[in-house]
Amino acid sequence: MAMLNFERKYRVRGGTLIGGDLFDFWVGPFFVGFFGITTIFFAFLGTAMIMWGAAHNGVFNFWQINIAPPDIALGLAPAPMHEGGIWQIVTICALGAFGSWLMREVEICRKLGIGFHVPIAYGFAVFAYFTLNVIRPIMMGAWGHGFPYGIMSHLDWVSNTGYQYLHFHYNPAHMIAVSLFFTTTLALGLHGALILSSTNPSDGVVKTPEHEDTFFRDIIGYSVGTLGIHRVGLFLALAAVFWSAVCIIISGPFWTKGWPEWWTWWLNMPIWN
Ligand code: UQ2
Repeated sequence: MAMLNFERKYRVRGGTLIGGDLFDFWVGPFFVGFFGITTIFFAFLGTAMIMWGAAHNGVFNFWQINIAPPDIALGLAPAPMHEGGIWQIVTICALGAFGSWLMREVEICRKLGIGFHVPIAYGFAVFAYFTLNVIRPIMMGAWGHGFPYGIMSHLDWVSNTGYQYLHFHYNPAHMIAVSLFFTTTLALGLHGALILSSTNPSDGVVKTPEHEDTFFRDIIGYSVGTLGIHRVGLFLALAAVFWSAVCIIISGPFWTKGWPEWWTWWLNMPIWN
């Protein structure tokens, strides 16, 4: 693959956290590094374990693969291989791969001398997975509370877990998370439309950021600014993930009844007397 001229300029040595110069090279467009090797290792091993488990279950249809966690009765113990052990190994591999990918992002940021916003943002996604399959199962005392690895089976898990709390939409943290997800799409919709409207206008003459500011000042009296909209977007996206983690952590470890019932605190307030 041809090297783009900006790549020649920015393919600099250094910034590695482990391995020094040993893994400080590129394969085609990809930076390798120590964490590139470990990402490949964990991703390959985890995928192989899923394929082995699926074959053992006699499942050869991609959509029907299901690698289930151990039975809840097994608690937090290491499970026999085909009774949740594969799920436990796949979980370790997933965390190894996600963690390696995150550290590879950090190394590239250090190399380029840019901020760590991307690895921090990605860290929130890893944190969401960690919350679902490590923190919450440990708090509830069994790996069996984690979600299964399968296209359809993980959807069933989400549905069943929701119905376990009667009506998950009454979970206050879920409400906040959903509102943040919707607001994220609003912000990205506004931003994408505004950028395209000014960089690809009907008269073919690209407009300046001042036009973008002016549009929003004219229509709502306020422009958050070209840098500001990206701060808003990052905040909304990370806050959505954070409140998603909160909404599932409080379901089980801190509240075991139906979520509609949680709202009785409101009906029981003394001001109604
Ligand atoms: C903006 C601006 C941008 C934008 C957008 C706005 C020039 C190119 C979309 C407008 C955004 C506002 C007013 C805040 C929206 C807040 C929420 C919570 C949706 O002003 O600066 O840069 O893309």
